[in-house]
Amino acid sequence: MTVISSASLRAQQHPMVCQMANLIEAVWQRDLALAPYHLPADLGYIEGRLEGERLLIENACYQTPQFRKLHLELARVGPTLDILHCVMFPDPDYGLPIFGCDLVCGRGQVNAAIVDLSPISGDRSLPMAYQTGLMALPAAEFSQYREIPPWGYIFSEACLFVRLTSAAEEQAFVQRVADYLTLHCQQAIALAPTPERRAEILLGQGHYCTQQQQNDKTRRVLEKAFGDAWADRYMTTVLFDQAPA
Ligand code: BLA
Repeated sequence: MTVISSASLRAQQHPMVCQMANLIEAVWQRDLALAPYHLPADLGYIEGRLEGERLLIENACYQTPQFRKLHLELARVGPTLDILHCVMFPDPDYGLPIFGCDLVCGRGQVNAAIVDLSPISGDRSLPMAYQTGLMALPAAEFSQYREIPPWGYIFSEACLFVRLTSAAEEQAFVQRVADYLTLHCQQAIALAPTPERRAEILLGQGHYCTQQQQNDKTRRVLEKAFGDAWADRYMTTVLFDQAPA
């Protein structure tokens, strides 16, 4: 079944945002059995303008047996700031890490490019199969690594957070995301559910969400366009919502 929408915003965005959005959806469609996931009706396509510049948000959401929610969000702030946000929330019956990716592009430059497979286990380590799979990936070099803020201790050793300074680095980052995504989808479809671990998994996922909600840079962009209360609702119910117990 094809459930991919013909998104319109990405065609006007930074080429890397468009390329990354197409890549993520292509891997999802190739490797997973996608079904629609319904966001609250007023939160699919959103337009805001309060004190600052116009903010446009376009959301695409799916679910599969292994994933409670696959979320791809594209946003444009004013005429020049383009954002891609993607999180794959595993079903709490599956002890999978959380794939997350964020791209922040301004004036032709990708200032922030981050991708991670974040562990949810108590000891903050990735499953052995992930560690082995990551080690087998071709190395990628970047010239400007960025510092992860304190709330980001939830990220793994495999977390890549860089500023991209050339077309070659942009393609190297896209390749890295493709590699992480492919590894993750292959692991997910091969994994047996562990309902006995559900409470522990829910706790780990909840902790990831609580930490991500501390990202003031994301929050400020949303607050400027939609106000404080709306931004808080959006961060806790759409971007980083906790699975129902
Ligand atoms: C940084 N995220 C940012 C920045 C902006 C946003 C404006 C600052 C860019 C910079 O420092 O150069 C904005 N990101 C958004 C908005 C949305 C968004 C508005 O997703 C959604 C509407 N963020 C995530 C995910 C990860 C993530 C899934 O959403 C990681 C897996 C990380 N974003 C992340 C980190 C920073 C960031 C670590 C840097 C924060 C800092 O330096 O303080």
